[in-house]
Amino acid sequence: MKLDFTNKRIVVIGAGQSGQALVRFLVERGATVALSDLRNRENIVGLDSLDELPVRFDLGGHNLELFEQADLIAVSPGVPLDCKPLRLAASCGIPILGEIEIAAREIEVPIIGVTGTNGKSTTTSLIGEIMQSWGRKVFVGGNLGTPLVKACSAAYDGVVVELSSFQLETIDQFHPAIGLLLNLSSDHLDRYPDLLSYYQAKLELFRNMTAEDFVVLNADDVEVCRLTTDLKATKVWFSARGRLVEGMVRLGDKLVWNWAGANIQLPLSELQLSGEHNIENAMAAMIPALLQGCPAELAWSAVCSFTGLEHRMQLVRKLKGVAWYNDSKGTNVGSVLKSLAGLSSGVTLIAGGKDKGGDYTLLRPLLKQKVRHLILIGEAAQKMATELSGSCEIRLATGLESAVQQAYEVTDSGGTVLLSPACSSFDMFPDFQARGSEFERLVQQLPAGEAEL
Ligand code: UMA
Ligand code: ADP
Repeated sequence: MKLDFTNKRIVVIGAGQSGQALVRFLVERGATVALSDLRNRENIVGLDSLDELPVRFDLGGHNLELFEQADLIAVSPGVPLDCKPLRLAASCGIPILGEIEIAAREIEVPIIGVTGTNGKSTTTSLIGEIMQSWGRKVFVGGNLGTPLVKACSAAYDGVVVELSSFQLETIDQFHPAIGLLLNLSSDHLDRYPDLLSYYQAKLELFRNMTAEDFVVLNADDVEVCRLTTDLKATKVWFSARGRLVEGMVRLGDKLVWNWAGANIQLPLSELQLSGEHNIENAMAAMIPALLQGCPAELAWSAVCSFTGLEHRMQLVRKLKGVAWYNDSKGTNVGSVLKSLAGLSSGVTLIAGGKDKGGDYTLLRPLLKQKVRHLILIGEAAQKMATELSGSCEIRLATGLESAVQQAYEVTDSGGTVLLSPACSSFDMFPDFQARGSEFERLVQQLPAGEAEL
């Protein structure tokens, strides 16, 4: 049901991208809005753009009185529900809704929601590419970068939204027509007390889905199978390990779609994205399109034209026989495993950053097999060095610049340097994009010496 914001006193907490977009949206709908953030104005990018709006700013800390007197609190995903102002508001019975819930109440077209620990952005983008090539005007955003609330300011035929566990924590009636759960592995244990709480936040995606809806699930993921036994929506499975009779399955060099009498084959040789994990992403992305009646050839051609997003296994440069890859979005152990799996041996891995409570020991077998030098940076460096000791040669660096320099010195021709941190960037950079861009800049500055290979 659409919410009425007229003359409602609303506190938006978090003045990042989501908070700023929420302010604009709520002011346009007649609310009396205050924007609250722990940070000072000079540390918040883009705030000046709100100056022409009737907004009260509560910066450099949260004024608790504001929260007590509000009719509604609108939450940015990065703000934990157990912070003091939100606990206070909850104890006063004030409704607390996230940006996704607020936006979705105004969206009347079918929503495709994509969640999982890894591959969300790639899969969301692939679905967007398919829909666009099918002639649909589609909003593509969410955790990917553009807050969902921006989908309310234009007319779309459909919405594809990447959903993080943080965003799903604060939904209420949010109801996608198609929901995708790509995989589940450890992440964000700096926000959740344990792994199950993190998984449960992801499973919120399915909360309001009914038998008329579809859920797209990864049959190869033990946790996904274990935690989705009692969903109401129709399950459509995908498997990269050839384990299904119905759904989307990989059989050797092709994908096979068996559903409702259709039997469609798609040649994997045409896919430009590399790595086994991207085959999974391509499979998952095809399913919503096929369920909606998009011609398979057209959808597959859109998937195959896609060359990937920035900061995900992006080749930055080939220098003296060494390939340098930026995988700054490799922010948890599971994603680093996938990125390493796609490389041959002789890798110099640059990792570390802000620790999210991941179990780094899971990296040990692949480090032994593929990595010659591990260079660690950031707050997590010492912890990682201890957990990974003995699996390969380990060095500590004072920062990204020094790590790049050391990698340049130790990596032999024919090898690979990979930035795939297994941690978030927030100890040293504003976000993973800034970390990846800085890496690229540093790599581009390295001296080529003789002719670049
Ligand atoms: N803040 C407070 N009080 C608190 C905690 C935080 O005021 O108690 C403030 C911070 O000082 C900061 C603001 O909240 O100014 C940041 O809010 P935010 O973290 O929600 O940032 P946004 O810019 O709104 O970005 C969010 C997502 N960020 C997070 O979930 C951390 C972006 O995902 C998303 O692209 C954007 O909304 C649009 O939907 C980024 C992310 O790192 C990519 N996501 C995590 C991930 O992918 O692992 C989940
Ligand atoms: P997310 O949005 O979930 O963080 P991305 O599509 O941005 O996912 O990919 C981030 C990183 O996660 C990639 O660089 C890659 O290392 C890894 N990855 C991508 N897809 C998958 C997948 N399906 N399974 C596991 N890891 C993946």
